[in-house]
Amino acid sequence: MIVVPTPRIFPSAIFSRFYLILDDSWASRCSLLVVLQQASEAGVKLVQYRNKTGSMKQAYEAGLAIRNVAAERDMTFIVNDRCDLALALEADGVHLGQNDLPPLLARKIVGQKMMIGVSTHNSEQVRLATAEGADYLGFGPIFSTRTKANHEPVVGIQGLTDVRHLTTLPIIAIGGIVPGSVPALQGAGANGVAAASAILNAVDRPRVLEQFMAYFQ
Ligand code: 3NM
Repeated sequence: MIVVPTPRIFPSAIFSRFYLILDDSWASRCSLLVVLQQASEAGVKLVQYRNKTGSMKQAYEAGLAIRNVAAERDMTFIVNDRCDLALALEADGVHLGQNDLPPLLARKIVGQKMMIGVSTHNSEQVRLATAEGADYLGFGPIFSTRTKANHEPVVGIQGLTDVRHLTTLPIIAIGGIVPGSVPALQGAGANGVAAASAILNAVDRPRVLEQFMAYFQ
């Protein structure tokens, strides 16, 4: 039986933020824990652990170390894709892609307390994720990105403008975002912006973090 979700209220302030994606595929090149500490020092309060390739055991072990630092530093901690891993890590939220469980079913697993985010790439997905009880949406890829394999077509800032009126949920813009993109994204109605490579690849990471954070004071 499909149960229509009751509206859930999370302060949109949680998602009106810079959202750091810690992608495990970078772990051989840089310490994700060091990046997390640098991010915390810059004031980042929202972080996602993304592991597309590891075994559950590896993802749990790496995720736990990140989870613990996030908890110590009072950061909201979200797990990508996997409800079971999110529960095991006592995450604050789970972020679902279009090939993961839909939010109505994920809610049965993670319960009412955990936040659910959904990656969306077009207006139909924005409408559906909103109707199915997501707490926030990712929307993208805004620009071309090498972080997400086989990504959907780039939507551009105009794509964000076109979907903004379809939902009252917070929208996190994602995909190829650098600090200089933030004003235009905020102008198009993004609540927050997410970035992986702009931070993980940065030569001067504290400086790039500071540049992002300057837009979220
Ligand atoms: N999801 P970067 S784009 C994880 O469009 C992810 O849903 C996307 O990494 C989407 O900041 C993307 O390095 C990659 O481009 C984000």
